[in-house]
Amino acid sequence: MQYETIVVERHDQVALITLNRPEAMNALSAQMMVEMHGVINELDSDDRCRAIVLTGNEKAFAAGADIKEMVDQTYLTAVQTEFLGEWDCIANCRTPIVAAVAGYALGGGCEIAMMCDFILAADNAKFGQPEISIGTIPGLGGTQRLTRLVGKSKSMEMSLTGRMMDAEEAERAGLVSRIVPLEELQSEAIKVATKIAGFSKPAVLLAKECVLAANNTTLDQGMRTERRAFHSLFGTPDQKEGMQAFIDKRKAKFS
Ligand code: DAK
Repeated sequence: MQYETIVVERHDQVALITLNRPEAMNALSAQMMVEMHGVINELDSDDRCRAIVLTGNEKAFAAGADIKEMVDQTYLTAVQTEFLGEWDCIANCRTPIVAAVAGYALGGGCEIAMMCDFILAADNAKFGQPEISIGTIPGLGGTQRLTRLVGKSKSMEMSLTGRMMDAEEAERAGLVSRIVPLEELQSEAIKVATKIAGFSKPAVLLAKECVLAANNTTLDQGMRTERRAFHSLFGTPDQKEGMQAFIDKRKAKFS
């Protein structure tokens, strides 16, 4: 399929999605949302795709929702159309998604990075929720996911002042998993995604589901979810193969 606002490439079992509106700092337009929704759903149901990398360019992962498209939005149309709600496709995707962030990840850009399973940041990455400076507030989870990731104090400061965090602060705060040099960001993200793609698919899906459950359940419920998922993996050929391969001192061949 042809896309105008994103580029989709396959690297074996990894799909690389590049946001592609460089003239607008990769601002998240309605067309981009529709294209992303289509491609994420397609990749999520494609058994040959085992992991996804979402990235932008060196200057911007994405500088937020497209302000020029949003300026005339009304309350009525926003409610009736569930405005920008289709971006939730990223959070709802079962296939692991790694965000590879260089440059600005602001507003909706920061929010879609946080919807991914983890964030690899280039050393020039900058994260922020600057919506307050244009008379609004985060609308894709910025007040919720950011608070869970970095705590109330930092999240509140970012939402109330629009201050940006650089990559080092974001790593210290737990927003990003690690920082890599800008020139290595894409290759490192593909390498990590390829590693995930090589593991047992049911184990990967359940590991992801259990980690996500940690944000939505009590510790007791989360522990039960994890225990049952762990037990269920004894029903897979991949568990037998993985453990036997360890004992035989060879590399596992997952089915
Ligand atoms: N939208 C549209 N165009 C943008 C843009 C954006 N978010 N960000 C940058 N651009 C455009 C600029 O207008 C400029 O276009 P031209 O003037 O050349 O035509 C071009 O990209 C280059 O930008 P600059 O000239 O400004 O470049 P600088 O290097 O000087 O500055 C910057 C880069 C990223 C610091 C700056 O562009 C900036 O501050 N951008 C806006 C950042 C921002 O405020 N982001 C938050 C947007 S609000 C919701 C869900 C989500 C949301 C809301 C509701 N619901 C589910 C209800 C999300 C809201 C947002 O994200």
